[in-house]
Amino acid sequence: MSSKSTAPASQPATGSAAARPPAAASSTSTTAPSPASTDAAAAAPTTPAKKLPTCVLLVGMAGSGKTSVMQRMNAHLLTTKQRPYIVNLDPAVTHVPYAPNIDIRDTVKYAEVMKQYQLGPNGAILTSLNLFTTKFDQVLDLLEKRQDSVDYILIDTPGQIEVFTWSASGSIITDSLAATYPTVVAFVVDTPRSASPATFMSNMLYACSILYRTRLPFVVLFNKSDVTDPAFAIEWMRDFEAFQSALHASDHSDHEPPYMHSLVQSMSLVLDEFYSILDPVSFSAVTGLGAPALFEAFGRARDEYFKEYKPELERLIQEREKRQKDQRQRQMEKLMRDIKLEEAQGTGTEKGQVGAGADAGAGSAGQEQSKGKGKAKPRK
Ligand SMILES: Nc1nc2c(ncn2[C@@H]2O[C@H](COP(=O)(O)OP(=O)(O)OP(=O)(O)O)[C@@H](O)[C@H]2O)c(=O)[nH]1
Ligand SMILES: [Mg+2]
Repeated sequence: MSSKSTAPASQPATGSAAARPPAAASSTSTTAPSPASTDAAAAAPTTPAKKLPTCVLLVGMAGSGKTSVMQRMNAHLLTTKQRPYIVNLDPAVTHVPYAPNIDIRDTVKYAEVMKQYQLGPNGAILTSLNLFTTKFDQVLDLLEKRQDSVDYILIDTPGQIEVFTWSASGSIITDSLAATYPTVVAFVVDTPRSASPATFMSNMLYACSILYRTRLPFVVLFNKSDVTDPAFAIEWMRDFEAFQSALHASDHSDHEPPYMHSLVQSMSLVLDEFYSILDPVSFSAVTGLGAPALFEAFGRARDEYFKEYKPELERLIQEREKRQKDQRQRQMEKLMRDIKLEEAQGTGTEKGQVGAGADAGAGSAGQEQSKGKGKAKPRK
Protein backbone atom coordinates (compact mmCIF):
# COMPACT_ATOMS: atom_id res chain seq x y z
CA MET A 1 0.00 0.00 0.00
CA SER A 2 1.35 3.44 -0.84
CA SER A 3 2.20 6.03 1.77
CA LYS A 4 -1.02 7.83 0.90
CA SER A 5 -3.05 5.06 2.41
CA THR A 6 -1.52 5.20 5.87
CA ALA A 7 -2.98 8.53 6.90
CA PRO A 8 -6.29 9.58 5.40
CA ALA A 9 -6.27 13.06 3.87
CA SER A 10 -2.62 13.54 4.71
CA GLN A 11 -1.99 14.12 1.02
CA PRO A 12 -3.42 16.96 -0.99
CA ALA A 13 -6.59 16.18 -2.93
CA THR A 14 -4.63 16.46 -6.12
CA GLY A 15 -2.09 13.69 -6.01
CA SER A 16 -0.44 12.22 -9.07
CA ALA A 17 -3.52 10.50 -10.35
CA ALA A 18 -5.70 13.32 -9.16
CA ALA A 19 -3.92 15.82 -11.36
CA ARG A 20 -4.62 13.95 -14.57
CA PRO A 21 -5.38 16.17 -17.55
CA PRO A 22 -8.86 16.29 -19.06
CA ALA A 23 -9.77 12.98 -20.63
CA ALA A 24 -9.54 14.43 -24.14
CA ALA A 25 -6.12 15.99 -23.62
CA SER A 26 -2.76 14.29 -23.87
CA SER A 27 -1.05 13.01 -20.76
CA THR A 28 1.88 15.38 -21.23
CA SER A 29 -0.17 18.32 -20.06
CA THR A 30 -0.37 17.18 -16.45
CA THR A 31 -0.41 20.11 -14.07
CA ALA A 32 1.49 19.91 -10.83
CA PRO A 33 -0.72 20.43 -7.80
CA SER A 34 -0.22 23.63 -5.94
CA PRO A 35 -0.53 23.88 -2.15
CA ALA A 36 -3.06 26.63 -2.43
CA SER A 37 -5.11 28.25 0.25
CA THR A 38 -7.53 30.11 -1.98
CA ASP A 39 -11.10 29.97 -0.73
CA ALA A 40 -14.17 29.49 -2.89
CA ALA A 41 -15.01 33.14 -3.16
CA ALA A 42 -11.50 34.09 -4.17
CA ALA A 43 -11.67 31.62 -7.04
CA ALA A 44 -14.56 33.55 -8.59
CA PRO A 45 -13.91 34.57 -12.18
CA THR A 46 -12.88 38.13 -12.74
CA THR A 47 -13.63 38.12 -16.46
CA PRO A 48 -17.32 37.28 -16.94
CA ALA A 49 -16.91 37.35 -20.74
CA LYS A 50 -14.80 34.19 -20.54
CA LYS A 51 -16.84 31.03 -21.15
CA LEU A 52 -16.79 29.03 -17.98
CA PRO A 53 -17.36 25.27 -18.12
CA THR A 54 -20.73 23.98 -16.96
CA CYS A 55 -20.47 21.97 -13.77
CA VAL A 56 -22.85 19.00 -13.49
CA LEU A 57 -23.42 17.40 -10.10
CA LEU A 58 -24.80 13.90 -10.50
CA VAL A 59 -26.93 12.89 -7.54
CA GLY A 60 -29.45 10.12 -7.11
CA MET A 61 -30.48 7.11 -5.05
CA ALA A 62 -28.03 4.25 -4.64
CA GLY A 63 -27.87 2.18 -7.80
CA SER A 64 -29.86 4.66 -9.90
CA GLY A 65 -27.00 4.66 -12.41
CA LYS A 66 -24.96 7.80 -11.61
CA THR A 67 -21.60 6.24 -12.45
CA SER A 68 -22.93 4.64 -15.63
CA VAL A 69 -24.51 7.96 -16.66
CA MET A 70 -21.17 9.64 -16.01
CA GLN A 71 -19.46 7.18 -18.33
CA ARG A 72 -22.05 7.75 -21.03
CA MET A 73 -21.87 11.54 -20.73
CA ASN A 74 -18.08 11.36 -20.95
CA ALA A 75 -18.32 9.24 -24.13
CA HIS A 76 -20.89 11.62 -25.63
CA LEU A 77 -18.75 14.67 -24.95
CA LEU A 78 -15.68 13.07 -26.45
CA THR A 79 -17.52 12.03 -29.61
CA THR A 80 -18.96 15.53 -29.99
CA LYS A 81 -15.50 17.09 -29.58
CA GLN A 82 -16.23 18.66 -26.23
CA ARG A 83 -13.84 18.43 -23.32
CA PRO A 84 -14.97 16.92 -20.02
CA TYR A 85 -13.19 17.17 -16.68
CA ILE A 86 -14.26 14.39 -14.35
CA VAL A 87 -14.25 14.35 -10.58
CA ASN A 88 -15.10 11.21 -8.61
CA LEU A 89 -16.32 11.94 -5.08
CA ASP A 90 -17.30 8.36 -4.22
CA PRO A 91 -14.59 7.01 -1.90
CA ALA A 92 -16.15 3.54 -1.68
CA VAL A 93 -16.46 2.68 -5.34
CA THR A 94 -14.13 -0.14 -6.35
CA HIS A 95 -14.19 0.45 -10.08
CA VAL A 96 -15.16 3.44 -12.18
CA PRO A 97 -15.77 2.93 -15.90
CA TYR A 98 -14.14 6.26 -16.81
CA ALA A 99 -10.79 7.93 -16.16
CA PRO A 100 -11.36 10.60 -13.52
CA ASN A 101 -9.15 13.69 -13.56
CA ILE A 102 -9.58 14.04 -9.82
CA ASP A 103 -10.41 11.03 -7.69
CA ILE A 104 -11.20 11.19 -3.97
CA ARG A 105 -9.69 7.68 -3.68
CA ASP A 106 -6.25 9.09 -4.48
CA THR A 107 -6.44 11.21 -1.35
CA VAL A 108 -8.58 9.31 1.13
CA LYS A 109 -8.51 5.56 1.61
CA TYR A 110 -12.02 4.53 2.56
CA ALA A 111 -10.99 1.19 4.11
CA GLU A 112 -8.31 2.91 6.21
CA VAL A 113 -10.82 5.50 7.42
CA MET A 114 -13.17 2.70 8.44
CA LYS A 115 -10.40 0.92 10.36
CA GLN A 116 -8.72 3.96 11.86
CA TYR A 117 -11.92 5.65 13.08
CA GLN A 118 -13.77 2.38 13.77
CA LEU A 119 -16.67 3.34 11.56
CA GLY A 120 -19.35 1.51 9.64
CA PRO A 121 -19.61 1.83 5.84
CA ASN A 122 -21.78 4.96 5.77
CA GLY A 123 -19.88 6.74 8.54
CA ALA A 124 -16.64 6.00 6.72
CA ILE A 125 -17.99 7.43 3.43
CA LEU A 126 -19.11 10.57 5.23
CA THR A 127 -15.80 10.93 7.10
CA SER A 128 -13.84 10.37 3.88
CA LEU A 129 -15.86 13.12 2.19
CA ASN A 130 -15.29 15.43 5.17
CA LEU A 131 -11.55 14.78 5.04
CA PHE A 132 -11.49 15.43 1.32
CA THR A 133 -13.47 18.66 1.72
CA THR A 134 -10.73 20.07 3.92
CA LYS A 135 -8.55 19.99 0.79
CA PHE A 136 -11.21 21.17 -1.63
CA ASP A 137 -9.51 24.52 -2.15
CA GLN A 138 -6.83 22.62 -4.05
CA VAL A 139 -9.46 21.04 -6.28
CA LEU A 140 -10.81 24.52 -7.00
CA ASP A 141 -7.31 25.68 -7.86
CA LEU A 142 -6.88 22.83 -10.30
CA LEU A 143 -10.26 23.54 -11.86
CA GLU A 144 -9.35 27.18 -12.20
CA LYS A 145 -6.19 26.24 -14.08
CA ARG A 146 -8.18 23.92 -16.36
CA GLN A 147 -11.31 26.00 -16.85
CA ASP A 148 -10.21 27.51 -20.18
CA SER A 149 -9.58 24.11 -21.72
CA VAL A 150 -12.71 22.23 -20.60
CA ASP A 151 -16.40 22.48 -21.48
CA TYR A 152 -17.94 20.40 -18.71
CA ILE A 153 -16.95 19.55 -15.15
CA LEU A 154 -18.75 16.32 -14.24
CA ILE A 155 -18.98 15.30 -10.59
CA ASP A 156 -19.92 11.75 -9.55
CA THR A 157 -21.19 11.55 -5.96
CA PRO A 158 -21.30 8.74 -3.37
CA GLY A 159 -23.89 6.00 -3.66
CA GLN A 160 -25.65 7.02 -0.45
CA ILE A 161 -27.40 10.16 -1.62
CA GLU A 162 -27.76 11.67 1.86
CA VAL A 163 -23.99 11.56 2.40
CA PHE A 164 -23.66 14.25 -0.23
CA THR A 165 -26.97 16.08 -0.16
CA TRP A 166 -27.41 16.32 3.63
CA SER A 167 -23.87 16.74 4.85
CA ALA A 168 -21.89 19.89 5.59
CA SER A 169 -19.14 18.77 3.23
CA GLY A 170 -21.66 18.20 0.42
CA SER A 171 -22.94 21.75 0.93
CA ILE A 172 -19.44 23.20 1.02
CA ILE A 173 -18.49 21.43 -2.20
CA THR A 174 -21.75 22.39 -3.95
CA ASP A 175 -21.64 26.02 -2.81
CA SER A 176 -18.00 26.53 -3.65
CA LEU A 177 -18.49 25.11 -7.15
CA ALA A 178 -21.68 27.10 -7.69
CA ALA A 179 -19.97 30.31 -6.53
CA THR A 180 -17.65 30.08 -9.51
CA TYR A 181 -19.13 27.86 -12.21
CA PRO A 182 -22.57 27.64 -13.78
CA THR A 183 -23.65 24.58 -11.82
CA VAL A 184 -26.51 22.20 -12.52
CA VAL A 185 -27.88 19.38 -10.39
CA ALA A 186 -28.71 16.27 -12.43
CA PHE A 187 -31.00 14.10 -10.34
CA VAL A 188 -30.73 10.52 -11.62
CA VAL A 189 -33.95 8.55 -11.26
CA ASP A 190 -34.10 4.77 -11.55
CA THR A 191 -37.14 4.70 -13.84
CA PRO A 192 -38.08 1.00 -13.44
CA ARG A 193 -38.06 1.47 -9.68
CA SER A 194 -40.29 4.55 -9.88
CA ALA A 195 -43.14 2.92 -11.74
CA SER A 196 -45.53 2.97 -8.81
CA PRO A 197 -47.03 6.36 -7.86
CA ALA A 198 -45.82 6.01 -4.25
CA THR A 199 -42.14 5.36 -5.14
CA PHE A 200 -42.29 8.00 -7.84
CA MET A 201 -43.59 10.44 -5.26
CA SER A 202 -40.84 9.54 -2.76
CA ASN A 203 -38.20 10.14 -5.41
CA MET A 204 -39.74 13.47 -6.35
CA LEU A 205 -39.93 14.54 -2.71
CA TYR A 206 -36.24 13.84 -2.41
CA ALA A 207 -35.58 15.83 -5.57
CA CYS A 208 -37.66 18.66 -4.13
CA SER A 209 -35.65 18.67 -0.89
CA ILE A 210 -32.36 18.86 -2.84
CA LEU A 211 -33.70 21.69 -4.97
CA TYR A 212 -34.82 23.49 -1.84
CA ARG A 213 -31.40 23.05 -0.27
CA THR A 214 -29.22 23.95 -3.25
CA ARG A 215 -31.54 26.32 -5.18
CA LEU A 216 -29.59 25.34 -8.27
CA PRO A 217 -30.99 24.65 -11.74
CA PHE A 218 -32.27 21.11 -11.77
CA VAL A 219 -32.49 18.44 -14.45
CA VAL A 220 -34.39 15.23 -13.71
CA LEU A 221 -32.67 12.43 -15.57
CA PHE A 222 -34.96 9.42 -15.98
CA ASN A 223 -32.33 6.72 -16.42
CA LYS A 224 -32.69 3.10 -17.57
CA SER A 225 -35.16 4.09 -20.29
CA ASP A 226 -34.02 0.98 -22.17
CA VAL A 227 -35.80 -1.06 -19.47
CA THR A 228 -38.82 1.18 -18.77
CA ASP A 229 -39.93 4.09 -20.91
CA PRO A 230 -40.23 7.11 -18.58
CA ALA A 231 -43.07 8.60 -20.65
CA PHE A 232 -45.49 7.67 -17.83
CA ALA A 233 -43.42 9.64 -15.26
CA ILE A 234 -43.09 12.67 -17.51
CA GLU A 235 -46.85 12.57 -18.07
CA TRP A 236 -47.44 12.41 -14.30
CA MET A 237 -45.29 15.49 -13.91
CA ARG A 238 -47.11 17.37 -16.66
CA ASP A 239 -50.65 16.26 -15.99
CA PHE A 240 -51.97 16.19 -12.46
CA GLU A 241 -55.10 14.29 -13.53
CA ALA A 242 -52.99 11.51 -15.04
CA PHE A 243 -51.13 11.07 -11.77
CA GLN A 244 -54.39 11.06 -9.82
CA SER A 245 -55.81 8.31 -12.05
CA ALA A 246 -52.61 6.23 -11.63
CA LEU A 247 -52.82 6.78 -7.90
CA HIS A 248 -56.44 5.72 -7.88
CA ALA A 249 -55.62 2.58 -9.89
CA SER A 250 -52.68 1.64 -7.62
CA ASP A 251 -54.83 2.30 -4.59
CA HIS A 252 -57.13 -0.51 -5.73
CA SER A 253 -54.42 -2.85 -6.91
CA ASP A 254 -51.82 -2.38 -4.15
CA HIS A 255 -54.30 -2.37 -1.25
CA GLU A 256 -52.51 0.58 0.29
CA PRO A 257 -53.88 1.77 3.62
CA PRO A 258 -56.23 4.81 3.29
CA TYR A 259 -53.79 7.19 5.03
CA MET A 260 -51.25 6.47 2.26
CA HIS A 261 -53.74 7.45 -0.38
CA SER A 262 -54.56 10.79 1.24
CA LEU A 263 -50.89 11.48 2.01
CA VAL A 264 -49.78 10.85 -1.57
CA GLN A 265 -52.73 12.83 -2.87
CA SER A 266 -51.94 15.91 -0.78
CA MET A 267 -48.25 15.58 -1.60
CA SER A 268 -49.00 15.43 -5.28
CA LEU A 269 -50.89 18.70 -4.98
CA VAL A 270 -47.89 20.31 -3.30
CA LEU A 271 -45.47 18.89 -5.83
CA ASP A 272 -47.49 20.01 -8.84
CA GLU A 273 -45.94 23.48 -8.76
CA PHE A 274 -42.48 22.06 -8.13
CA TYR A 275 -42.75 19.94 -11.30
CA SER A 276 -43.26 23.05 -13.41
CA ILE A 277 -39.67 24.16 -12.75
CA LEU A 278 -38.13 20.76 -13.46
CA ASP A 279 -36.63 19.73 -16.75
CA PRO A 280 -37.25 15.97 -17.23
CA VAL A 281 -35.09 14.01 -19.69
CA SER A 282 -35.42 10.40 -20.77
CA PHE A 283 -32.01 8.71 -20.80
CA SER A 284 -30.27 5.37 -20.96
CA ALA A 285 -26.72 4.97 -19.74
CA VAL A 286 -26.57 1.60 -21.50
CA THR A 287 -27.70 2.65 -24.98
CA GLY A 288 -26.85 6.36 -24.81
CA LEU A 289 -30.42 7.23 -25.83
CA GLY A 290 -31.32 10.77 -24.86
CA ALA A 291 -27.75 12.11 -24.63
CA PRO A 292 -28.29 15.09 -27.02
CA ALA A 293 -31.52 16.02 -25.18
CA LEU A 294 -29.68 15.80 -21.87
CA PHE A 295 -27.00 18.25 -22.96
CA GLU A 296 -29.66 20.58 -24.36
CA ALA A 297 -31.27 20.49 -20.90
CA PHE A 298 -27.87 21.35 -19.34
CA GLY A 299 -27.67 24.31 -21.75
CA ARG A 300 -31.06 25.57 -20.55
CA ALA A 301 -30.03 25.01 -16.93
CA ARG A 302 -26.83 26.95 -17.54
CA ASP A 303 -28.86 29.92 -18.87
CA GLU A 304 -31.10 29.67 -15.82
CA TYR A 305 -28.05 29.75 -13.55
CA PHE A 306 -26.93 33.08 -15.05
CA LYS A 307 -30.47 34.46 -15.07
CA GLU A 308 -31.61 33.39 -11.61
CA TYR A 309 -28.95 31.86 -9.38
CA LYS A 310 -25.97 34.11 -10.08
CA PRO A 311 -27.82 37.44 -9.59
CA GLU A 312 -29.33 36.06 -6.39
CA LEU A 313 -25.88 34.96 -5.20
CA GLU A 314 -24.44 38.38 -5.98
CA ARG A 315 -27.35 40.04 -4.19
CA LEU A 316 -26.69 37.88 -1.11
CA ILE A 317 -22.98 38.70 -1.21
CA GLN A 318 -23.76 42.42 -1.48
CA GLU A 319 -26.27 42.14 1.35
CA ARG A 320 -23.68 40.38 3.53
CA GLU A 321 -21.05 42.99 2.71
CA LYS A 322 -23.51 45.77 3.55
CA ARG A 323 -24.38 44.06 6.84
CA GLN A 324 -20.69 43.77 7.70
CA LYS A 325 -20.10 47.42 6.74
CA ASP A 326 -23.06 48.58 8.85
CA GLN A 327 -21.79 46.51 11.76
CA ARG A 328 -18.31 48.04 11.46
CA GLN A 329 -19.91 51.50 11.30
CA ARG A 330 -21.98 50.81 14.44
CA GLN A 331 -18.89 49.55 16.28
CA MET A 332 -16.95 52.65 15.24
CA GLU A 333 -19.76 54.93 16.45
CA LYS A 334 -19.90 53.09 19.76
CA LEU A 335 -16.15 53.42 20.13
CA MET A 336 -16.33 57.15 19.43
CA ARG A 337 -19.15 57.55 21.96
CA ASP A 338 -17.09 55.64 24.57
CA ILE A 339 -14.02 57.80 23.89
CA LYS A 340 -16.10 60.99 24.22
CA LEU A 341 -17.59 59.69 27.45
CA GLU A 342 -14.17 58.91 28.85
CA GLU A 343 -12.93 62.35 27.85
CA ALA A 344 -15.93 63.96 29.48
CA GLN A 345 -15.37 61.96 32.68
CA GLY A 346 -11.68 62.87 32.58
CA THR A 347 -12.45 66.63 32.42
CA GLY A 348 -14.85 66.44 35.35
CA THR A 349 -12.26 64.94 37.76
CA GLU A 350 -8.58 65.43 38.49
CA LYS A 351 -7.55 65.99 34.84
CA GLY A 352 -3.78 66.00 34.98
CA GLN A 353 -3.46 63.30 37.59
CA VAL A 354 -5.79 60.78 35.85
CA GLY A 355 -4.13 61.45 32.53
CA ALA A 356 -0.71 60.79 33.97
CA GLY A 357 -2.02 57.80 35.87
CA ALA A 358 -3.66 56.35 32.73
CA ASP A 359 -0.34 56.50 30.91
CA ALA A 360 1.39 54.66 33.68
CA GLY A 361 -1.35 52.03 34.12
CA ALA A 362 -4.48 51.58 36.20
CA GLY A 363 -2.61 50.81 39.38
CA SER A 364 -0.62 54.03 39.39
CA ALA A 365 -3.72 56.03 38.44
CA GLY A 366 -5.37 54.66 41.55
CA GLN A 367 -2.30 55.54 43.59
CA GLU A 368 -2.32 59.09 42.24
CA GLN A 369 -5.97 59.44 43.24
CA SER A 370 -5.43 58.12 46.74
CA LYS A 371 -2.38 60.37 47.07
CA GLY A 372 -4.55 63.31 46.06
CA LYS A 373 -7.13 62.35 48.64
CA GLY A 374 -4.39 62.01 51.21
CA LYS A 375 -3.09 65.50 50.43
CA ALA A 376 -6.55 67.06 50.47
CA LYS A 377 -7.40 65.81 53.93
CA PRO A 378 -4.98 67.87 56.02
CA ARG A 379 -6.11 71.07 54.24
CA LYS A 380 -9.64 70.46 55.59
N1 LIG B 1 -30.48 -1.38 -18.09
C1 LIG B 1 -29.79 -0.38 -17.59
N2 LIG B 1 -29.04 -0.58 -16.52
C2 LIG B 1 -28.35 0.48 -16.03
C3 LIG B 1 -28.41 1.77 -16.61
N3 LIG B 1 -27.64 2.59 -15.89
C4 LIG B 1 -27.10 1.86 -14.92
N4 LIG B 1 -27.52 0.59 -14.99
C5 LIG B 1 -27.17 -0.52 -14.09
O1 LIG B 1 -27.54 -0.15 -12.78
C6 LIG B 1 -26.60 -0.64 -11.83
C7 LIG B 1 -26.06 0.49 -10.98
O2 LIG B 1 -25.35 1.37 -11.81
P1 LIG B 1 -24.26 2.39 -11.26
O3 LIG B 1 -23.83 3.21 -12.39
O4 LIG B 1 -23.24 1.68 -10.48
O5 LIG B 1 -25.20 3.21 -10.29
P2 LIG B 1 -24.76 4.29 -9.19
O6 LIG B 1 -25.91 5.19 -8.97
O7 LIG B 1 -23.48 4.91 -9.57
O8 LIG B 1 -24.54 3.34 -7.94
P3 LIG B 1 -23.96 3.77 -6.52
O9 LIG B 1 -22.83 4.73 -6.78
O10 LIG B 1 -23.52 2.50 -5.89
O11 LIG B 1 -25.09 4.40 -5.82
C8 LIG B 1 -25.52 -1.34 -12.65
O12 LIG B 1 -25.79 -2.70 -12.67
C9 LIG B 1 -25.67 -0.73 -14.03
O13 LIG B 1 -25.26 -1.60 -15.05
C10 LIG B 1 -29.25 1.94 -17.75
O14 LIG B 1 -29.41 3.00 -18.33
N5 LIG B 1 -29.92 0.82 -18.20
MG1 LIG C 1 -21.67 5.21 -8.43
